[in-house]
Amino acid sequence: MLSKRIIACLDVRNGQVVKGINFGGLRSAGDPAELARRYNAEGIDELVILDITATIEARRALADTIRAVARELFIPLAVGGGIRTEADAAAAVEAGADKVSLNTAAIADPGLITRIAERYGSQAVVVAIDAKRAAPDSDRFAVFARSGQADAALDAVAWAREAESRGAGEILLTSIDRDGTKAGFDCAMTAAVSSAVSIPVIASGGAGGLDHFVDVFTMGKADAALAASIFHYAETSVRALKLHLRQHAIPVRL
Ligand code: 0VR
Repeated sequence: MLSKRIIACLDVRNGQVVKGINFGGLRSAGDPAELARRYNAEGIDELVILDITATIEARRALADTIRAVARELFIPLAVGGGIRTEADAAAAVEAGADKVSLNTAAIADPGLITRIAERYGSQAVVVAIDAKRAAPDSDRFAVFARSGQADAALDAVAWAREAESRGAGEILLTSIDRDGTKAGFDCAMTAAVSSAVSIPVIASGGAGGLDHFVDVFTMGKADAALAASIFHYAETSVRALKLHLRQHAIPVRL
């Protein structure tokens, strides 16, 4: 079995890392390059920069942030947020991104997935899906665009299948319900999507403790797990997490 990847996410607004709950109430969580340096030293497998400012001015600031972070890393760096066109993807790659994450723009124009995959390869294209349950115990997972603000009228499982068919190399599946809550990943939603596609699924949203990662790799069938809050607030170290996963017979790179 392939090693499971532990991924840290830097949600960036105007060049600063921020963190909120359910995509709201954002507060500062530090400097991107400083956090990247720390996570790299601790043994994180990959890093994601998610630009949640998504304004025109932010586009230039984002390139500076990517360059500053890329200088600290020898691990894969994915960039998302505000990637609307091939030109935006090219600018992120030129600044040092190994992968680009498409969310709202891919929903609006699924052909963008294919065009960027043809230009950089599928391994460089992550389709980010932000979803929440139609009702608390519903097994229908509704896709939202524009940072969780716009109901895309799509089912997350069907949309993940379509993204794969159009050339996506990975799915980044974020539970809006769980984001920032530390209540654990939405394992049922992750398993539903992971069972429907053959490309890797990164689970995201809700990580609050070591066993949440055990759950999402076992019950959730995730290939990778992304977290922000618990790493930014240093509630657990990457190394302690990986040792815990290895003790539960989950393959990780230590
Ligand atoms: P934790 O639950 O803190 O580990 O968060 C993981 C993940 O949900 C976040 O890093 C990120 O995907 C949240 N995303 C967005 C956002 C946060 C604020 C505003 C917008 C967005 O558009 O994805």
